[in-house]
Amino acid sequence: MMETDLQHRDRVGVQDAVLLENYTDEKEFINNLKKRFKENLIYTYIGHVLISVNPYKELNIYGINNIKAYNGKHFFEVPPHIFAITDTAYRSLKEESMEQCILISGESGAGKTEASKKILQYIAEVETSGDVKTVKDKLMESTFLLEAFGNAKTNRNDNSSRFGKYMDIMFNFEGKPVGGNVLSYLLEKSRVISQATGERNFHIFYQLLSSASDQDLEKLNLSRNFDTYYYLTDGEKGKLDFINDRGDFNRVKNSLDTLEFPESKQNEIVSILAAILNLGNITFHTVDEKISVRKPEVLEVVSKLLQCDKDNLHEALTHRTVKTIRDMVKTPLARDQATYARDALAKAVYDRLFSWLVQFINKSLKSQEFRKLMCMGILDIYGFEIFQKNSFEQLCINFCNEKLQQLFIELTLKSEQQEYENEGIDWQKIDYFDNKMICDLIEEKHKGIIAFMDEECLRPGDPNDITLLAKLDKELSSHERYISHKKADIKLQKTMDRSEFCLIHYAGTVTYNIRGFLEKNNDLLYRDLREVMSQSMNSILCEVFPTSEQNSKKMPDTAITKFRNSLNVLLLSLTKKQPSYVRCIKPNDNKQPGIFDEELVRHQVQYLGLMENLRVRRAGFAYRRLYEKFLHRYKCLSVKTWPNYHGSAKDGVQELVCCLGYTSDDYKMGKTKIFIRYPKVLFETEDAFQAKKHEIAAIIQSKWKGL
Ligand code: AD9
Ligand code: MG
Repeated sequence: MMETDLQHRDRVGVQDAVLLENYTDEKEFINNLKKRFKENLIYTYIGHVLISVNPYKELNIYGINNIKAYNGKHFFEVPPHIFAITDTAYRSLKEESMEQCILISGESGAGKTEASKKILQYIAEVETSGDVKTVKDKLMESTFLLEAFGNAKTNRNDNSSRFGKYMDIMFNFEGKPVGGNVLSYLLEKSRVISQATGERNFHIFYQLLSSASDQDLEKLNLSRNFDTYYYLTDGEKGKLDFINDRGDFNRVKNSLDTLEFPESKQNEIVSILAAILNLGNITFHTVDEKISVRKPEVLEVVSKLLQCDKDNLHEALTHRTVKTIRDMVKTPLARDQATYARDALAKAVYDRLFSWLVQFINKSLKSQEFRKLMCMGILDIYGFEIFQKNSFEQLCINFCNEKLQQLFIELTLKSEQQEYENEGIDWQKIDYFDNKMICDLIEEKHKGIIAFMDEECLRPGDPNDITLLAKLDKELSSHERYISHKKADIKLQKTMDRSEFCLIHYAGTVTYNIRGFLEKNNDLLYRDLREVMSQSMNSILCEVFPTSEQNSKKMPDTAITKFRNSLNVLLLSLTKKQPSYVRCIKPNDNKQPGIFDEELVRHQVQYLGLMENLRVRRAGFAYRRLYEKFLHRYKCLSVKTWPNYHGSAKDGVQELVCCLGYTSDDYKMGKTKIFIRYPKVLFETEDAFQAKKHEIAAIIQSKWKGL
């Protein structure tokens, strides 16, 4: 028996949550997502915001025919899809010259990176003329390359991005992609030296060991056995069936070629990777009350691979030079300090290699066009993190999410409400969690967490994590969103360790442990090691470690200040663009297809602010346009306004909509714009316009023939 429309909707849910009967009910909202998920319909809208639920299986919805199906269609005419969002943004860029950005958010494993790749795929396929092929190939390959160096297996995601990424794709006036630019944020460099149980180091190390030839491995002093390397033995050991390290390294080489990395640079990159693996195996012991490297042959290998002087490296790993007012004083390091210095070197080398790769990619992606370019940005940045133990990295990541959420609020919720007010449109005010307060708590000048942290980093005497925490507790305890360990039992009904503090973020309450904050924020690499690196014959190292004279002009910014500054630059650039949003949801914690854990989803729905988003959207209107523009386009649909209307544009539009039979619920008249509540109404008008256009064209043509 044929299914009725109603039965069908009952089974697969509605494709835009705005159409839900009881749209304020969170349960109904989640149930709708679940119904769709069970039918492999992973995409759902809230107006123009796309929700994507990770299917954890390959779906046959990203082929070339799907791309064609979305090319140039009205947003609401085709089922929700990442291609629809991309196409709409792309059309707006091409036809209205509006710069675009697509902001993808969601927690680890929710599908952000996959979404960003689908966007890129669409852009690459939809404009297929031959001359832009190289640019497209380069864009795709750069994504792959950065994943090899910046992604790793974590307990949440087998291919987790351990850095934030913003990619601009540049288009020429014809709408063809002609170049790109990548910005990377806060690579999790601590992963180079240690990983949690079940996790791995960055993919590239395993790829190299699995697939370099025996001969190359010998040259690099590497062995195929992962267990040989201290830096690879912390977490998940050995090979993983589902990660194809071998095939992926060939692809990395291919990417390096496509992006025009010269052979010599490729060799230098590989040497640096091999050096890091060997560096981790250097250990120290004490001889005659002096520490030295336990196995000189390992040091020899490392210095050869880093192309630096062996004795200088040994000296720099075991000593520290401190500048006093009068001169330089060299003091020997204790054994654990030397181990710390070794690890700091490994982290710094990898981090700077990564930044160098990004810069090289950008040179390769630079457009050759001289004419004005339009850009579409794609932001794939780490989602909000609440772990058992949260540290400095989580504070940075969560701060970043607060700022992005604030931008979302600014651009959608606030501006939507503001516009109704400006236009004098009657509507229901919606309360939402405005997170400016928590952003201020973190970043306010002189009295935010960042300011206190930086102040403590620079303070003479003996600043340490505990003095920092004491300062934060003293200065911020009265803040509504800051909870010190002393107040935890009253405010949170739980006890907190003396080294912890809590922040009430928009996405939840997070307990941070202060240990390691100052050191991570200072991000120091001893001068001695910096100097040895700057004298390396490896051209990449030499470039990324400038000599101390070039370097010592002023105190370098602390890690969090650098991060905040780059984030603010990003936000400024985003506010100038037209945003689209993709909100990714992770359906279960086991990476399993077909399982929809309602509790897990509910939590994400809450902290992504989806219900607020829906309420504002529903209270609003699907479409709005200036009277002049609306009249200009549709005036041919009424004899009263065609060919010209002599009154005000507002009166003209009023005549027009009466003639078109709009009901009073379909639209509202604002001060300067008409607001149309339902997309359907607009589609009908647009279809009538298209039909009329053809009719007029036919009349004109027959007149010409008649002449
Ligand atoms: V993290 O914050 O970088 O740790 P992401 O980026 O949100 O995270 P990712 O895109 O890497 O998650 O997705 C995780 C895994 O889910 C992928 O490796 C795929 O196996 C799976 N996935 C995600 N989206 C899709 C999809 N649209 N179709 C099929 C998907 N599988
Ligand atoms: Mg990712």
